[in-house]
Order: sequence, then C-alpha cells, then structure tokens
Amino acid sequence: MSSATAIAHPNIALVKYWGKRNVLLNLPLVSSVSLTLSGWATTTAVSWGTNSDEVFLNKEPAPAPFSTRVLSFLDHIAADRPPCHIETYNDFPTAVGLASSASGFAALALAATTAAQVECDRNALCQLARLGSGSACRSIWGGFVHWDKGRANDGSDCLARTVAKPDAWQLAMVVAVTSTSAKPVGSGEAMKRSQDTSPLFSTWVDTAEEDVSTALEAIGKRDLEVLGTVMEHSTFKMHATTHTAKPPLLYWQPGTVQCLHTVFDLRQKGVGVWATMDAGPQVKALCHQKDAQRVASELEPHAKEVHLLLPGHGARVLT
Ligand code: 2P0
Repeated sequence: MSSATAIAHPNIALVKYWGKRNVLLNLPLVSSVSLTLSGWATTTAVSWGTNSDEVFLNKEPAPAPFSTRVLSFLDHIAADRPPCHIETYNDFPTAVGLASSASGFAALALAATTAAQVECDRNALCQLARLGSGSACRSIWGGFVHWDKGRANDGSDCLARTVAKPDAWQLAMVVAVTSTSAKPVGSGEAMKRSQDTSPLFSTWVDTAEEDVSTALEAIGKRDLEVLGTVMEHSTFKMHATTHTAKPPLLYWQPGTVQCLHTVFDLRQKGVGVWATMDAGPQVKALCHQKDAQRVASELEPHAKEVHLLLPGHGARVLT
C-alpha cells in the first residue's frame, strides 16, 4: 500500500464555464478565467492498495453518489487499480455553490496520482482533474487562471494555466453565504438544461471568448474596473441562460438580491467592487484588499456568513 495527502483550494470563475462540447470528457464550449482562493481548502488522503474501496467525506462515510463519482474517477488513473481508501475534508460548506467540487477533484487527482506513483506533470494533472469536474482543472493552478476550451476532440489542448500569480495583484473575494442548503439542481444538470433549452444559450457561447480576452487584458493591466465589469456581465449572462431554461432554474434567494444591490450601492458611493454568482445563491464580491473589510461589513446584514478570501496557490502534496 502507498499513501499520499494533497491540498487544493476552490476557485471562483471571473468569466464563467457554462456548457459542454463533450460531457464524458468535461470539455467546455467556452473558455473561462478564474481566481484560486486561499483561506478555504479541500484536504484529501488516498491509500492505494487496501482491502476494499472506502470513501469518507468530511469525516463520515460518503453518500453513494459521491463515493461512486470518486471511485470511478480513480479508474481514469488505472482501469485495473487496486481497492483504495479515500478521506476528503472540506473546511468550508460542501455542494452549495462554493466550488467544493473544483478543490475536491484537484486535491484527489494530485493525492491519487502521488499515491499510485503515476508520473504526472501539471498539464496531465489538469487534464485528469477536469475528468472529475470541469472547473477542477483550474484549481490545479494558483492565482488568476485561464482555462482554454481547446479544439481537439480528445481534449489534449484543453488546458488551464496561471496568467498572474497569487501575489501579483492585491485583490480580495468577499463571499456572502446567503444559504447553506444543498443546491436543488447540480451545476452539471443545470448546465445541460441551459444548453439544451435556453434560447439565449447561443448568444452566451458566441460572446464568451470576447469576455475572456477582455478579462485577460484587464488582469495584465491590473485594471479592476474592466475586470469587474466583464465579470458581472459574464455572471448575469450565465444566470440568464438558467432563468430562460425550460423548466427555469433560479439559484438566487432573497439574500442574493439584497447582496447584489449592496454591491451596486457601494459602487455608487465610489467603492470599486463587483459581484459574481455561481450555481448557487451565494454572492462573491471582487474588490481591492484595502476595501475588503468595508465590503464585508456592508454585506454582513444580508448574509448568514461573510468570508474574506485572498488569492491562493495551486494544488500541492502535503505528505
Ligand atoms: C464556473 N461553474 O466556471 C462555473 C460557473 C458553476 C457556475 O464550473 O459538470 O462542478 O463537474 O464540469 O465544474 C461548476 O461546474 O461542473 C462550475 P462539471 P463543475 O465555475
């Protein structure tokens, strides 16, 4: 038996991944840009070659859908793999739109390949993590990350990479948690429904690459206004495809809308802050670190919890 433990942080998309060109390989229809966050983490320990397959999530035996997903992911590393013992722990809420699957599959990919003693460079790790959850390929990398959709049918050119390191720009992400209930519809299903039924979906795809270019240029120039503006535009376009799906999907709760108005009001008062949301009711506000405390205080009355997170590093082996 051989064991390894790895840690990875969640990432929040600034320009969203939404829609797949290949469901089995999690190949996206659009490129995306994200920020990996320190402060929250998934830590995953894998023992390769035990007596039977076992999966623990947050110190409890994992429910079947989760353990099945984790164990079939390991089959990508070796189809004839031995039984494995996996313990994965999130120090932040799981499956509520806070990117636990991104940090989860990034940590699992690194811990499992290390335990299995499989040679894997960062690009191979990125490709592997993506098979578990599309956005996990971005959590392999730290700081500001560009995930290129690629063109190849086998996904060989569908890679992510860091475009600015975590300490390159003193930005913060203030996360307002408005609900910790598990999301009613998972992001994979929501993406599919939007792609299959929303009349806005083709516009979403047609305009995504320009948003990515705008965001990458803004990161290069450290221009928060341009980055924040395109980030908000991307999130509202993505959510518009869920609102116009059949049947519609509305992830927002009353607290979500209150937090959005708080961000808009702060901006009216001259604070450089912009909002984004994922497949859940939480609002994430992007601002300079110097403004983060004020943004957090203003969001607090409308949220159950507010967390102030900073740019973080990519996935790494602990032991
Ligand atoms: C993103 N999301 O770019 C987008 C925006 C949610 C909203 O990536 O089906 O868990 O496993 O590839 O990566 C969440 O979707 O989906 C996600 P799968 P994933 O962050």
